[in-house]
Amino acid sequence: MGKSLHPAKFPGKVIRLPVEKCYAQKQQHRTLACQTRNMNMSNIKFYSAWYCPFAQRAWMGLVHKNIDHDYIEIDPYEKTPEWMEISRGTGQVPVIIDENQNITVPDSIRVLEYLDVQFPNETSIYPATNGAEANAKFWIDFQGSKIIPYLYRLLKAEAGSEAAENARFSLEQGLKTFTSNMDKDDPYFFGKDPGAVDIALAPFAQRIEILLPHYKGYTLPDIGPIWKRYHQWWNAMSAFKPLQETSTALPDYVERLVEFYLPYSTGGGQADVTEIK
Ligand SMILES: N[C@@H](CCC(=O)N[C@@H](CS)C(=O)NCC(=O)O)C(=O)O
Repeated sequence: MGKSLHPAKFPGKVIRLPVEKCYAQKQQHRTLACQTRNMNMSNIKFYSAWYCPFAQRAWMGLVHKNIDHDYIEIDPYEKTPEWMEISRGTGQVPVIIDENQNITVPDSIRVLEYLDVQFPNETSIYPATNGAEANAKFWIDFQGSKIIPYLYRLLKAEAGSEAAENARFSLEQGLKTFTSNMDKDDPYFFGKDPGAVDIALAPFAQRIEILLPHYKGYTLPDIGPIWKRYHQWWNAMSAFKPLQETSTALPDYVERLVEFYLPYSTGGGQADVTEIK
């Protein structure tokens, strides 16, 4: 069990603002605390960074399941003792603190799992039977080993280099395998309802759409049944409100995202994202 640390205990660091204002601030070297719903405190504290696709997974889960929460924007790269304690030593967003249960949950996938177990009366995002749930977890792990590292490798590689070509090939292979295991008719991975597998990939699919054309002149193929199915999925996801509300509905989101990823496009940025999990 993690110790619950209320954000108000950040000495002189927390500013509570509506999320629009918080987001609109240039946040270099500052820590802001923002609330997404209203100024009343919620028992779920959600530590996030607006640009982070892992945090976006957790945020989408909160929004989709309609769970009241306080959104707290933090710079996870600033390793203050308070932040290291809140994040249980990971130093990474997302983290949620459930003050009702006195539990701290870091990691995007652990958060999605926790929310589904802890809020069973809200829309489920994992299948009900153990076998189907294990299958969903397999396809989420698959993203971490066969898709996400190659997105970052392609983004970081010099356009036209051998590294870029290898990353492109592996990214397309990963997406093709993932897609050929989707439901054959309905848009989402397991059919007509979006779930954790869809939510987990969506922020990365969004970065494939926004960042790779901009920085690498690359767009995914669209010819053939597998790629048609992938684009059917992406069209459904990009109309999915929890994805929009955690990204494109925010002011100047695309422009800001492109700006944020500039260092990645020349080989910099966070290193571990290219590692195969
Ligand atoms: N495996 C983690 C990865 C989270 C992650 O990499 N978050 C980044 C921001 S996008 C972070 O907090 N980076 C700070 C650091 O690594 O020092 C998850 O799924 O939640």
